[in-house]
Amino acid sequence: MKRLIFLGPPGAGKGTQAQILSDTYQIPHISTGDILREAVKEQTPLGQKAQSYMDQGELVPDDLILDLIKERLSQSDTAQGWILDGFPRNVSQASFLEKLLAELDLAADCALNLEVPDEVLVERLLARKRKDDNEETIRRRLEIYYKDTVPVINFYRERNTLKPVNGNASMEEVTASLKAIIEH
Ligand code: B4P
Repeated sequence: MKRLIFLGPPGAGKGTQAQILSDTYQIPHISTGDILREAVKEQTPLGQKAQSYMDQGELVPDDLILDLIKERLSQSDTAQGWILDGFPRNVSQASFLEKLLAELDLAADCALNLEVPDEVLVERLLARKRKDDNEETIRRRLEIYYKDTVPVINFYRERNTLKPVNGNASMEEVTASLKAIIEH
């Protein structure tokens, strides 16, 4: 049973590594970014509400995210565990998750925090060329990361579940570091 939370700034490689480990451990990769992008593509009511926030690099409001996570974590494929990628993004999401898991009599194993310097992040994101990867939006996403998401790191540090990982290395090296922690 593996219940893993991936933290890290935009472009740290959360999505990349979460997908690799999801394949390795055969547990679902739950990315709020992917869920939102799919909703925008399909122009569902969620997607229509989320689009402008995402295009500007802002966080999508919690009321759009929390029910979505609750519903996703209650699906049957989560029985053997999961990897949460991009959630929680702020302390209110982290508290919500903690309560939700407590109701289910569960807890996350650890919060893996991928650390990468800002200048490397900007370089990676500009190279990726996703719709929200222009210089202005990237700057805004980093500001929001420092303001809203860095406190989540402290949230898990206080609970002794934070595991820092150097994300400024090759993809294979990062995967190896993550596996060493998870399988410890
Ligand atoms: P996300 O989809 O979560 O995207 P991200 O933080 O930009 O990317 P990630 O860290 O996953 O980087 P990746 O592996 O792709 O969020 C997008 C938006 O959705 C947010 O701005 C927000 O608006 C909204 N949102 C999502 N969740 C939300 C929530 N919970 N609440 C509110 N709003 C929410 O890697 C990036 C690039 O680096 C890739 O091109 C990759 O190939 C490359 N790369 C990865 N690892 C590398 C390595 N080791 N070396 C070199 N390159 C590497």
